Amino acid sequence: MARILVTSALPYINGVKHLGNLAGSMLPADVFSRAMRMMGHDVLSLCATDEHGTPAELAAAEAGVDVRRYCNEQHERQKRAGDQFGLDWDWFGRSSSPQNHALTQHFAEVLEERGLIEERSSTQIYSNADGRFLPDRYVVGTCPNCGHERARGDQCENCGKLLDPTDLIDPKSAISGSTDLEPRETSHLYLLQSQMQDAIRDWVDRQSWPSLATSIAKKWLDEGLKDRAITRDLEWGVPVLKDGKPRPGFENKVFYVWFDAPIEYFACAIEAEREGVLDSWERWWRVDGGADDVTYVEFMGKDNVAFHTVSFPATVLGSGEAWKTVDRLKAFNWVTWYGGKFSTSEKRGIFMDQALELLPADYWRWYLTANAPESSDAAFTLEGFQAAANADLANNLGNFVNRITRFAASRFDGHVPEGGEAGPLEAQLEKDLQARLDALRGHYDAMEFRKAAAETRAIWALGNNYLQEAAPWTAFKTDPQAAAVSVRTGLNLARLFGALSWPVIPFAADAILEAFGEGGEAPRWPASAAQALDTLKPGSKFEAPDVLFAKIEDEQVEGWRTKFGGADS
Ligand code: B3M
Ligand code: ZN
Repeated sequence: MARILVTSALPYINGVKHLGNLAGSMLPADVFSRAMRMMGHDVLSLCATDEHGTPAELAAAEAGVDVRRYCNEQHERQKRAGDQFGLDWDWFGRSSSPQNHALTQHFAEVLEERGLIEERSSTQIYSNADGRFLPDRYVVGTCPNCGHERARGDQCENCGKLLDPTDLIDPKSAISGSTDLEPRETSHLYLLQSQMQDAIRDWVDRQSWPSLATSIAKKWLDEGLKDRAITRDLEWGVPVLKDGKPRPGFENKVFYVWFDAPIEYFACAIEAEREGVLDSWERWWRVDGGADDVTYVEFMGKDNVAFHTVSFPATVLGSGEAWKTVDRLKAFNWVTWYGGKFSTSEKRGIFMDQALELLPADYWRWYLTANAPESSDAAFTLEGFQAAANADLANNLGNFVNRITRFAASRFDGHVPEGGEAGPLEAQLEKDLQARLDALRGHYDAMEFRKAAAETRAIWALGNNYLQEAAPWTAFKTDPQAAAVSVRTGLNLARLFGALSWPVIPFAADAILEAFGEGGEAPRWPASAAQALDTLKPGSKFEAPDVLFAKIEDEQVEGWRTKFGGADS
């Protein structure tokens, strides 16, 4: 049994996430955590809302509410959407928690003591109309890199380039729209990343991340790490202290959101301990506190990789303290929506809460996993979604389970049939199943989600082929013993499908397992194909579950296409 700590990039507080965000961080983290739990590992799965910074302030202003209240409400909304999607976090924290405030201030203090933080005066954009400095997203303008006209002061959404507000061409205030802006001098704290270049490169060189992550980290290192301002002119965030009191000159400043957000990975566990969810957060996060045997796995979209492979490690390694750093990192490309990107700010695509109004979570979880943007971007189309759900869930899995359980319920009075000897068909099934179970386990261990879904689908197909050949419906009259064997085998397969589906489609999995008197908690990974095919006690009772997956009809897709701006609507 291994100890595995899983985090996914912390969703920003500004609204429920779209399916593209879900597919590239929270969902695969959950699928992986569930698979590891099934294999008997001790898993801690953490996530939180990332609540500080300009996006929160701007979204609250747009909603016309105080930022604290806005964050309280949005946190609850995101938590609910996550629960409804079956995201089985041990704790869903908040970067605005007192624990994160304290820990962020602790890191700043230690880094300063170690000579890695310096107060510097720099030129920032001041808005005369707004009477304040305009950090990050408070400035919009044309991207100097690609010419995109609505680039934000922190990053261009179009080309992904990280920006400084002073880089923008034709800048204007995002608050008032004013162009009456001027450069002014002000002080900020700088993290001296340039001094950590070698330490970070050494550390990156020792990692065995997939190429997408390594190449992004190396690119940043090759360009040379720049010292980076870790404070901003904002009200909402972690206050900047000196000796426990507001730091002179920083009364109207807070730490930059990208400085405090990843620290919440740690602080989240402190919150969990405080709530009694964890015995000891140090056992998971501190190498000197018992976490030396923990494997820490991070999930994120590719736009977050640089922050996790370079910037955050600069904070952590710079502290010289014994924090755990990432062991395995899984990065994702984009899910595209009819040629473009899913986009929160431009409201393109389907959002988590909207999706659940259309269909239960399992439909989306299945398609987004089977079609995960792993080696390249993946297109989300409603037509592809419909085709996958109907073929895989309704036909392949759903029909199998419903057909065999109903037949057995009516012909064997709701009991697992007794008697009969397994023959060559069952022997072949066991052999094929063993090979596929080994492959599936390997895909989960390797965090290859498309392959895991494909293998799961292939296992369902194996069951269908078996029943097709064994044909208990005809054997029932001619050879009752043979029918008993194949129905018993079929029921064991149905139960197994419930267990193996649990990481990806947990709700349907639970419904299947409940039919056999299990469910509710992580099913055990089968010890072998032979054991999986011989789990149900002959003579024991079961229930036939309701239809697991209704087919998606063309008219439904038609309606969604119009509503969500798909293709040619
Ligand atoms: N909140 C960025 C994002 O939503 C971000 C991740 C933080 S991870 C510490 O893409
Ligand atoms: Zn750009």
